[in-house]
Amino acid sequence: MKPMYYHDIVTAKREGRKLLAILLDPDKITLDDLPVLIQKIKQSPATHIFVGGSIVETNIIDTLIVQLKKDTDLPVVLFPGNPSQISAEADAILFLTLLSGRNPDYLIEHQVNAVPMLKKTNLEIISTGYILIESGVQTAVERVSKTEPLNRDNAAYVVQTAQAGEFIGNKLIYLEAGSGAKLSVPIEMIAKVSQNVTIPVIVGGGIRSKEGIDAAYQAGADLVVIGTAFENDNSFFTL
Ligand code: 1GP
Repeated sequence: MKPMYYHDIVTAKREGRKLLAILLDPDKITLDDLPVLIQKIKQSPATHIFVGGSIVETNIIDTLIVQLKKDTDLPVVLFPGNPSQISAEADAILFLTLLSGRNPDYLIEHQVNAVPMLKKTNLEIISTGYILIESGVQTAVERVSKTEPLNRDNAAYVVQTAQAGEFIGNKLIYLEAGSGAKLSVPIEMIAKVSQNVTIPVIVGGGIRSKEGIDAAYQAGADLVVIGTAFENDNSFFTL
């Protein structure tokens, strides 16, 4: 299959078109809420829908994605906390490596275990170097992955980590403060990373305002992810 979803992200980066993903955590929504949620997504500037969470306990993922695909034209990209969150109904998957951590489960074990499931799907697989940055509170990613985030005051090391990801062959770098983070990824860190890798940079975690989104774009983020702000107020983009 032609890798079109990644191609679209690279093209947007080349053309300076900024991208926005709304992150839906299947554990935090019910199918009854979906019609309103979809309406709000359609009124927003979102270019992508990401689906996933650190722990997904419900099994509505397939139904949720089928509905999203039916009612919107946006690509649905899986952003899985572990292989149980793979759904063949989505368009693509961020195939994540937790570059900031030193837990082999999140460096290779889950990825190996995911292969038999992925082989049964037509998902476009997008290799993504995922870098967790210290954000003021312990986030779900830290708890679940049992890893430490990188120091928010050491941009040089974060750049080095992102470059290692690019050299390994990651197609995207995801700078993550963690869902509901108190502090989002520092603006200077976004700038330094995006100046020093050639692949697109995703930024998410703790961004709660339109100014925050713009600041991340200006620093060089190619795609910003909004989860909690939209979850708490689905008029976030329309107000
Ligand atoms: C989490 O980056 C995403 O993985 C989004 O974070 O929920 O804080 O917007 P928020």
